[in-house]
Amino acid sequence: MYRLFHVKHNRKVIIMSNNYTADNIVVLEGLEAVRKRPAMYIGSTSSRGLHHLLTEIVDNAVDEAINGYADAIEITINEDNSVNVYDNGRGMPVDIHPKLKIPAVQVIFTVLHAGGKFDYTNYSYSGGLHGVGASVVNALSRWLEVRVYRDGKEYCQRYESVTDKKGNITSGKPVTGIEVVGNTRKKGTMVTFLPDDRVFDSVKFDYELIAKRIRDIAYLNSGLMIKLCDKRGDEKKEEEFCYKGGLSDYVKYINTDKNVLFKEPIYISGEKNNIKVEAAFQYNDTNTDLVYSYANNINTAEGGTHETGFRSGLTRTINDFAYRFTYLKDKKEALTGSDVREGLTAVVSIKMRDIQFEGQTKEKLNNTEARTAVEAVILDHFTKYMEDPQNDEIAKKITEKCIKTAQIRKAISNAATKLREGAKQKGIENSVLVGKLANCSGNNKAINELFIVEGNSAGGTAKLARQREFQAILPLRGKPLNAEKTNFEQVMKNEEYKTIIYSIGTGVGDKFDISKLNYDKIIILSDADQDGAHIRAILVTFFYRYFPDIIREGHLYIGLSPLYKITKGDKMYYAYTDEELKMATDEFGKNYTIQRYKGLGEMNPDQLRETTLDPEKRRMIMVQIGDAAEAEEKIEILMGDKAESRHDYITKYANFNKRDAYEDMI
Ligand code: 28F
Repeated sequence: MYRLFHVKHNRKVIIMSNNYTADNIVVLEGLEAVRKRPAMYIGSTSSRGLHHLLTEIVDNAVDEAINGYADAIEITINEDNSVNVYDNGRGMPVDIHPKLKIPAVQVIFTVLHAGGKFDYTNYSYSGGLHGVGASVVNALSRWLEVRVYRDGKEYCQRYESVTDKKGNITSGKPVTGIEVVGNTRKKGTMVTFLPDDRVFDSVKFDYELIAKRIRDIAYLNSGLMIKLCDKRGDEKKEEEFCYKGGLSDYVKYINTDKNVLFKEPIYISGEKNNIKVEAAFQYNDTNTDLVYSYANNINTAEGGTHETGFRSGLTRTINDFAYRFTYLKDKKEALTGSDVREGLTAVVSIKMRDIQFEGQTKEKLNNTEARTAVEAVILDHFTKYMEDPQNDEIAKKITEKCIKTAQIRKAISNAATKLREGAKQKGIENSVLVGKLANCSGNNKAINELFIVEGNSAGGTAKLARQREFQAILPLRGKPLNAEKTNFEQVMKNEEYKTIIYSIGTGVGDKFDISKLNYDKIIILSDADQDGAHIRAILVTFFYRYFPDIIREGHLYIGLSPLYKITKGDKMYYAYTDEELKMATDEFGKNYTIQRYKGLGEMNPDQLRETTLDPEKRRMIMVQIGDAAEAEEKIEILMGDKAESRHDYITKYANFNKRDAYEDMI
């Protein structure tokens, strides 16, 4: 016997069974709560929130695939900006819910589930739980239509968020019953919805953003075919994502045009304590490691226990192997985690029940059982791989690479110690440093800025133009040395770099301590010509190789100086790009003069301050390591000799002043 208590403001509490244990109570809420505070359910009503609606529905389709019932998903962005998602799975249940007396599909779309899928769930793995459920999508849509293809019939139900006479909006209200609209041999579920422009700042879907997420999902579920079509405007587009090679293909994609240590990524797949573990990894010749991790297809950008397990499994396997085959002799030579991860590209994906997230963006996995499971699977399978005679050559390459990395690490740390010892003895602060660095007088690290300026003349002008309270100037003589780690001895001997290392104050190598950073911003100033861009690239590479955290924490900037000065009468405008020049000359009409700045040195102190140093007026690009793979490619642009692509790249980003415009910068 069940009793249904009607409590105020349309919350229904159903006692699911006679013994009233709390966990049997499914709290069912109406959708009003969602429209009142959308950000509580989807994070924000910006573009990210809008796309969250789509990923929620896609995740439900992917859940059907993970559980083995669907192998194809189609996503279409329609002309009217509505979007539909179809999966060829079993089709949502349409039978009347035993307790709520309404069709199951209507429950799914009109009742806010307290804890994701409920009662007769047969879901063993579900990313959807991470999300907020399909009902939130319905609540935040102008309308939503679901079609179910099952048992030879096509069912359809439509919901609308309607405004009544008094102007109140009823969210996601069924405007039809669940109707049989035809016979079909098709199977699966099709959901179409139009996000509500009364909720979202913009309802325009971003094709590239969706494509990136879809590509990830296809890599994570090998063999799953996902089709994405854009029917809007003139740029009609259609792409199919299907990767038989799953995670291995993903690693290959990340390592596109990289020098890799061995061709085929190592692929591991196993299960432990009901946790499915999959990983693929490969080494390239860069200094960074890139580990992407996922839990039930959700990108755990902040890592978590599964990633920790992967790292320890990897480190233990390589150390055990190195000792067992006497590459290493005594214990103190043990390889560190960072020794075995240099140049590593890896994708780790686990699937398990009731995943828990933490971290401010809820993108960190904290199930402890995931750490032990991943570590065990990696240790077991990777050891077998390394000891398999047919992989002898690769096992040797990996081990030797990690040992060499350890040797470089030790050498850098010795060189850094010598540098510091040497400094104390020779009082280097008084000679090289002072000669070059015009430090700022204030010592507030939170606002102090260090300008690394190309060329002595510009350096001189900058010293006059700066606000000495918080702006330090370090002039650089000509092109600095190429900063690849392999010639770190030269780097550590190079006066220019030594001065930079002292000026920033963090130390280098395993002595690096970001809390000792003397400046909040390190701003690279070089001419907007070939050489300038090349010097910029070399310096960015130097920081990327030796001080990646300075970049990661957002302290490194590229300062931009104007390319032209346009004057007409007493009016004057600085153009930082050719487009701005055109805008200005259109604006001025005629009788204007244009001065082309070849380099920083041509400006007088006032002009340099006004256009390039003054925090109120200057323009800068924050250097960020977004996707390290892209970063590598972008360094290639900055470092490479394809000058025009370098120039285009830099000017393309020249006029961003807002922080969020720095997306996908290196
Ligand atoms: C376009 C989005 O949402 N596909 C889905 C299914 C299949 C079942 C199901 C979904 C009630 C509440 C458990 C069918 N037959 N694509 C989708 N396909 N939901 S959502 O069941 C939902 C149950 O949670 C399904 C037998 N069991 C489950």
